[in-house]
Amino acid sequence: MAKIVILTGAGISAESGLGTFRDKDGLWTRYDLNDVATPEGFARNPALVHEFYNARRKNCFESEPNPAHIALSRLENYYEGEVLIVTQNVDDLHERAGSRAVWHMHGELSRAKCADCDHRWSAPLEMTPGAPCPACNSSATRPDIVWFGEFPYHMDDIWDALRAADLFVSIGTSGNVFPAAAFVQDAARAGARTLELNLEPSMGSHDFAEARFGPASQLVPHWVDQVLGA
Ligand code: BV8
Repeated sequence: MAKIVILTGAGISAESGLGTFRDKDGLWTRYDLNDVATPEGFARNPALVHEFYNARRKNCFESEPNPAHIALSRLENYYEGEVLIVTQNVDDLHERAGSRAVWHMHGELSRAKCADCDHRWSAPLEMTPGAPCPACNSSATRPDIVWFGEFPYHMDDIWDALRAADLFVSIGTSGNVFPAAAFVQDAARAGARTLELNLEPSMGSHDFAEARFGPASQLVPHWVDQVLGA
C-alpha cells in the first residue's frame, strides 16, 4: 500500500493568521530566537518565554484551519494508502481540520511539561513561571516545545517512515531548521518521489524532484484533488 509522508512548516498556517518565522515580518524579526526558543533563554528569562508562547497560544486559539489543512484531512480520509503528517508546527490546526496521523516533532502549544519529572499535561491558555507541576509539584514547568539544541520528538519513527515512504511532500517550510530540512534527502535516498509545495523556493528546493510555488491554500487542495483523481 502506498505511503505518503508530508512535512509541514509555518507556511501552511500562514493563511490562518499564524505568523511564520523568517518571512519579512516573521516572529524571528520581532523576537530574538535565542531569548525565546532555547533552554538558555528560558533559564535567563522564563517570563519572556511564557509571554511569547502565551501570545502564540492565544493567536492559535483564535485562528481556524485553512483550505490547506482541510485538504490534507480529506487526503487522509479518502486516499487508499497511508498518509502521515510530520509537522514542525506547534499549533493544532491539522487536528482541528480532522487529520489524525499527526506527529509534532517540535512539540505543541497546547501541552506543558515538567522538566523534573517529565509529566505532560494540557497547558492553560496563559502559563506563568514556576507554576507547580500537577504530578510532582516542582516549579520546573515549561511549554512542551522543542527548542534549539533540544532533540526533536518521534525522530526514530520519523526516520523509519521516511525510509518506507513512496512519496515525500514538504509544505510551507523554508528548509532552514534541521533535522527536518534533511528529510527530503533521507526520503530520496530511500527511493521516495519528492515534491515541494511552498510560496517560494526553500533552502532545499534543489533536492526535490518537483516543486510548485504559490499559497498553500491553493496549491494543496489542487494537489490533493490530483492524488485522489477528483
Ligand atoms: C537538534 C520551537 C540534535 C517551536 C523551533 C544539523 C543537524 C541537526 C541539527 C542542526 C544541524 N545544523 C544546525 C542544527 C541545530 C538547529 C538548527 O537547525 N539550527 C538552524 C537555525 C541552523 N536544530 C536544532 O537545534 C534542533 N535540534 O538539532 O537536536 C539533533 C541532531 C541530529 C539529529 C537530530 C537531533 C531543534 C530544532 C527545533 C527548534 N524549535 N521552534 C516554536 O516556537 O514554534 S524551530 C522553528 O523553525 C519552528 O519549529 C518552525 O516550525 C521551524 C522551521 O521554520 P519553518 O516552519 O520553515 O518556518 P519559516 O518561517 O522558516 O518558513 C516559512 C516558509 O513558508 C517559507 O519558506 C515561506 O516561503 C513559506 N510560506 C509563507 N507563507 C506561505 C508559505 N508557503 C505556502 N503558503 C503560504 N501562504
